[in-house]
Amino acid sequence: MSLVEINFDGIVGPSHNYAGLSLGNIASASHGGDISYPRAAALQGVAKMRGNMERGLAQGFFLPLPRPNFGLIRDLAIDASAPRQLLAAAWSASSMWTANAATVSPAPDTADGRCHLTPANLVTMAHRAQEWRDTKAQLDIAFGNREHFAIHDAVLPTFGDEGAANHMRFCEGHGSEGVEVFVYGRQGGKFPARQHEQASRAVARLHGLDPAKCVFIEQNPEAIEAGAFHNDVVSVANERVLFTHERAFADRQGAYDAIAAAFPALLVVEVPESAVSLDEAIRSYLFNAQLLTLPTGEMALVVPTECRDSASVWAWCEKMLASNGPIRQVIPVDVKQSMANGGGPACLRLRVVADPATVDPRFMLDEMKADRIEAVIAETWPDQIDPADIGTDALAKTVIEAREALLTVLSLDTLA
Ligand code: SUG
Repeated sequence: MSLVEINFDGIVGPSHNYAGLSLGNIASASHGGDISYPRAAALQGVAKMRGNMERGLAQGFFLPLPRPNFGLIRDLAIDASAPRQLLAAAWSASSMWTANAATVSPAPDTADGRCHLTPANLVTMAHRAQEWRDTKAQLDIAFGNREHFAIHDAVLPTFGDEGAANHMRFCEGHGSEGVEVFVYGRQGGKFPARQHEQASRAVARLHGLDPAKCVFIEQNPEAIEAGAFHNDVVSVANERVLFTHERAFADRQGAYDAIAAAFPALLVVEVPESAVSLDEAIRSYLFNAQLLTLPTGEMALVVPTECRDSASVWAWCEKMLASNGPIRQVIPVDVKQSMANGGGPACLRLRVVADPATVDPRFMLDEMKADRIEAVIAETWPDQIDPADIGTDALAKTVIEAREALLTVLSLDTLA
């Protein structure tokens, strides 16, 4: 049984569009109404996955959810008199950001020795709250081996849960016992605090985590106000390393101390405000990076190309690489189509520590499958979507057929 970290990326759906649906997500708000390029978006995502596979890392994927969601259109009686944003919600491809798909507690952390997954209820945003049942349907297949995985229902919608985007895990190696850190927000600011403390605590109990190995930390309200609608916009963790902006947490030193008390080997790589302002960190998505352990044991940070284009961010990265810190490589990737909706490299993936042999192989990627996925995308994904096209029968037909073509190629018609 060899436990490794598998990154499951969401394949960007054929209805990828810019509808400005996410209050508090600055990229989403500022690109609302723009023309989107679903084919380019999905190909950018596959290229990112290929890059990580070429680095020798295990890679999986999740499929786009069925859109338009006729169930939502029916349940909310969405017609021409309804707000346009409700119609757009039923067409949203936001399941591509799989860091919000679920919270994952690997087997070494849980009481029953299975890997536990709880899909996130995503209740704060209407276009995201529709996701979890269809997400769960995929998790049930991908992680259907009940000897190794337990899949829960989402936490009751009373308490907002945004999944792995507000969760970090510290460990000596991915396969060893970890300390799980849950980061929640408090309501009352200009923007919604999407992660509720009680949702985090419920997930920790459901997963059978040892209370001594759990830490609950409040997000800095200033960070939420500046546009860090998820903690993974201002921090990311891998093994012993916490890579974070100085202003990520409400009580900076208290947060580091609480994690170190549960995980003494903690190594904090902190970016001070004086080097990269909170605003620039959020604009460039420096922290929405994949912090990966390469087969050599070195760590690499996969960042959006926006980081290379930012003078202060790139200067900090170069300085960091010149020092003898734990992060030895910074790798820019082009995920611009996703970035324009507030989704960087880290948003696009869900980390699951497991033995790949225990995962349904249809959800694991290899070069040949990547070729086949790219061919379907190139052939069937719309080149572009003008927001005015949302709701038309012609676009609905294209989007439905494109997804069906992908399911067929991957032998996953059962999700149709
Ligand atoms: O929930 N954007 C997503 C971005 C999610 C990013 N995920 C993480 N940080 N892990 C959101 O705000 C925009 C959709 C639109 O405006 O059309 C959107 O849903």
